[in-house]
This record gives sequence, C-alpha cells and structure tokens, in this order.
Amino acid sequence: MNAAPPLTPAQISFFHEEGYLIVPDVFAPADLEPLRQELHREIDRKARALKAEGRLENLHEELDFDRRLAAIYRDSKENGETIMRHLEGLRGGGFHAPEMFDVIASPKLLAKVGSLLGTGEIVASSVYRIRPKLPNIGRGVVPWHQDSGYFSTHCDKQLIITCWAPLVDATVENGCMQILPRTHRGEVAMHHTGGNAGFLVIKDENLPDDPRKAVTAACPRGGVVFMTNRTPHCSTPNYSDHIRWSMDLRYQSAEAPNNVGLWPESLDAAGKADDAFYEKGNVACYPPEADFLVQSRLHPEQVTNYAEYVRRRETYDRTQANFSAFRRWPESVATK
Ligand SMILES: O=C(O)CCC(=O)C(=O)O
Repeated sequence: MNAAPPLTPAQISFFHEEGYLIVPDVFAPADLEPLRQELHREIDRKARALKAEGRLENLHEELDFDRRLAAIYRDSKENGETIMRHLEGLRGGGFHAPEMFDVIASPKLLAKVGSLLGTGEIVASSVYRIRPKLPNIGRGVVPWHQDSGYFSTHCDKQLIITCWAPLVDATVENGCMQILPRTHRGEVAMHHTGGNAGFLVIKDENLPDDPRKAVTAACPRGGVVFMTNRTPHCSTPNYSDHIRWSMDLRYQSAEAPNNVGLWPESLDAAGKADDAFYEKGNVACYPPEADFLVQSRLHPEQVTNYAEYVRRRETYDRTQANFSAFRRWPESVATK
C-alpha cells in the first residue's frame, strides 16, 4: 500500500516561517470530481425545489457547474442566496454529502495536515465552508481577517490549520486569496464587525503589516493553500465569467480544545455541558458546530464514520446556536 506523502521538511519550515504554504498538487483533479458533481446535483435539486414552489422559472440546466448558479442568481438574487446559504453550511448542518466527507477525510490531505500539526491525531474542525464566489458580485469578497477572529480566545495560541482548496483554478482574475506573510506569530489583531456581507474585518491600520506586502495565493484546482489561524488573509472580486468555487477546511491536533466528546443530549437548556466537561479544558474553539476525530493511530476505533459525522453536523448546528464562548468585536461601519 502506498501511504500518501507527507510534506517535505522544507515545506514544513516554509509554513511555520511564512504562515502559509501553497501545494499545487495535493489532489489529482479527478479526486475532486465526485464533490464537484455532487455540488452540481445539489444545485439542481435545490433549483427544482424552488421551481416546484413557483419561485424559479429557468433551471439553466444547459449550464455547467462553473456557471449555473451564477445564472440562477442573475435571474433572482433571492434564489441564488438561498442556494448559496445552503451550500455554505452556516445553518442546518450545511452541505454534508458523502463526497464532502471523503475530501475532509482524504488520506492525501491528512498526510499533509499531519506534517504541519506534528501529529497524526487529527480533529477536523467544526467550521468548514463551500464558497461559490460568483462573477462580479460583491458578496463573495472576504475582507482582511484572521480565522482566530471568529474563534474563542482560549484557542488564540493553538494551531488550527485552514486548508483552502479551489474546485476550479483560482487566479487573480477570479478572486483568489491574498495573504499577509510572516505576521502569524503575534496577538490576534483587532477585528471589527460590519465588513462586507457580515464578515469580520481587520481595518488596514490594524493589520500587523502593510497590506501592500500581501502575497497573491493563486492556486490550481487540486492544490491547497495552507494557513494558520492567525495568518491574515482576504479575497478579492471575481472579474471572470465563471464561478470561483472553493472550500475551506480546518484541522487541529486532537490535543487542542474541541467538542469531540460532547453530545448535544448532554447539554442543558443554555447549551452547556456539566462542569466536569469544561474542567478538562474542552470548550471547543468554535462551540456551535461539531468537531470530529478524523484520523487517529492511538484510538482508531474512535475515528468518526460518515453516519456519525452527519449526526454531529445536524445536531450541533441546531442545539448550540445560542451557545457563546466568543470574543466580542466592536462594531464598525466605515471599513476599508
Ligand atoms: O474563499 C474566500 O474567498 C475566503 C476564504 C476565507 O477567508 C477563509 O477560508 O477563511
């Protein structure tokens, strides 16, 4: 059996020095095809459901995965937003098809993530997103932030790896990521609420370095941009004629705080577990969504299978919506 290759020592050093690493060939393009096709089928199912409700006229069946959702959005912003919100997975368990789980648990990706975490005991973080950045629509533009801005403060010094993986070639034209290198070792920068489309934003004056030093992280389909949770990053508009599909997945060591052992049925009405649980230091970095053990040599019997992953996604999203161990950032209207 061929084990999936880990990263080289030079790649690992680069990541820890720079706060990011682009690996252009983590996946073969064919590895991502099942996910692309299932997303396309999901769009088709959602569009048909909207049509059955009398809310959508043109299914745009003739268009491919890289264009169809944009055409639906152009016809009706409301329909486009409904489908996008569903796929992005912010509520209701989000998109959690088997094809999604296969990518999250892909040995090829986990081998690389393990190299960066320095352990084979890996928890897939609760927060992953599928992002269809539509051509010439501002909503997909993500302002400067660190992922830690969204996480609870007790995880500031933990390493949570974001794996940003495009499902099409990500280029300057279609709005790839911008990364501020060598700035990931300090405190979490001041964020403000009120950024574009409700995102948190670090204003230019609060960035740890001059944004003109940003690296443009173009990345081919099959590649992955690895970042730390304190690496400032943003993404720019999509000026192309197709959708910039991407996913961002997150992983941490099983030693870092997580909610793997926490089941919603053991929570009280306020969404809290009993004190004994928290005494173990186990408040998840992002409590409202479920973490799951995705690789373990010490406890292979505890590695989450697909059915359990679905149950955790679906249950956590509902029961813990009001649970809050978050930091509070000030509000701002005038962002740059
Ligand atoms: O995909 C994008 O445009 C932004 C993604 C992002 O900010 C993230 O993964 O944290």
